[in-house]
Amino acid sequence: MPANLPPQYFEVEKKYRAAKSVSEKLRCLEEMLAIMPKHKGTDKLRADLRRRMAQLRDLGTTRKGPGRRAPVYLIEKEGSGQIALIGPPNTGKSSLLAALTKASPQIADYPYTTRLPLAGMMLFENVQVQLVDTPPLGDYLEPWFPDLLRRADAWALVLAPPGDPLEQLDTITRILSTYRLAPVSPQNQNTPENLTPYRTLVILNRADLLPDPEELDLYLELLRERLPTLAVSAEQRTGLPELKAALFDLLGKVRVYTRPPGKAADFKSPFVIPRNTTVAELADLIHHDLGRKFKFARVWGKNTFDGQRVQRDYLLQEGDVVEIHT
Ligand SMILES: Nc1nc2c(ncn2[C@@H]2O[C@H](COP(=O)(O)OP(=O)(O)OP(=O)(O)O)[C@@H](O)[C@H]2O)c(=O)[nH]1
Ligand SMILES: [Mg+2]
Repeated sequence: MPANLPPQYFEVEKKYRAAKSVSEKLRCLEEMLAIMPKHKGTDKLRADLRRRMAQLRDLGTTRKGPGRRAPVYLIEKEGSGQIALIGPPNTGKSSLLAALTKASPQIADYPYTTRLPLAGMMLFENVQVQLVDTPPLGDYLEPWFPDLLRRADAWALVLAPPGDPLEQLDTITRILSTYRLAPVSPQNQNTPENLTPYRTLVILNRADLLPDPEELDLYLELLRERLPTLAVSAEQRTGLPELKAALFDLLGKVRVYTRPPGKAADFKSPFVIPRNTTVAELADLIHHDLGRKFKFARVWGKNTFDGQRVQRDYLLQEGDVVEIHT
């Protein structure tokens, strides 16, 4: 099927080729994706643009070596994924970073306390997830801020009383849309027209200020019609274990463990891989040679019986133990 691309597409593509920075290239790709008509003929092209965007986002945001010190607002990815803590002023983004990681951000009872992003590593069981605290999202954003949003793997949107969390969600969604970005549920396959979707978890913080369980439930119900939502209190440290699990889950990744034939698996160091990775892709990730020589694998997991023999297209599940045979 022909793609039938409109002429503006080729103009933006030219800009894309000429672009000198990662963020400029990302912006162009977003524009190309927005312009491209959605039909069977463009399926491949759209997938290709998305892949290029993912690759650009993964590029190290800093360059190593003397004289190339990166500005503080460029945060290099570490761990199994990067989640940006975003939201209106004073909702407890920094308090959450402090509660979930070893970082010590500035926390204060007045708005606009945070001026620059700050990263911390959250340990969830045996994996590290990078959280990035950010300044409040308002109508004016410093130029680096949208870039930071675009490079994150997912967003955690922190809302909190005494303001109305639903109004806060509307305001933030509107601000993001001016940058052609949209928070979406990871389960939701329909991406909003002309917007780049980012998997988002809503954190309803300061749940301790909603002592009436009916009021809290009502907010949760209404928020959950839009995005997956968890209620927590950073101050009282309630809901944090569930939050950690949900944040890891938000990345859309699973943990698998390898064991050399006849030996025990090492449960301390999982391979963290995207959902729907095949066992042959895992072998290839470990080593190209292993991928090439792959014959079959044995899997111990939820969806297999112990030591079940699987072929190269077997889709790995969370918690699988894998023994690769060549
Ligand atoms: N009652 C209550 N207060 C909280 C909770 N979490 C944070 N706070 C308070 O809320 C205020 C703002 O917290 P911060 O963590 O600085 O909020 P922020 O979203 O980072 O604020 P900005 O950086 O200005 O956008 C502080 O006074 C915190 O002590 C909570 O769970 N319950
Ligand atoms: Mg802050």
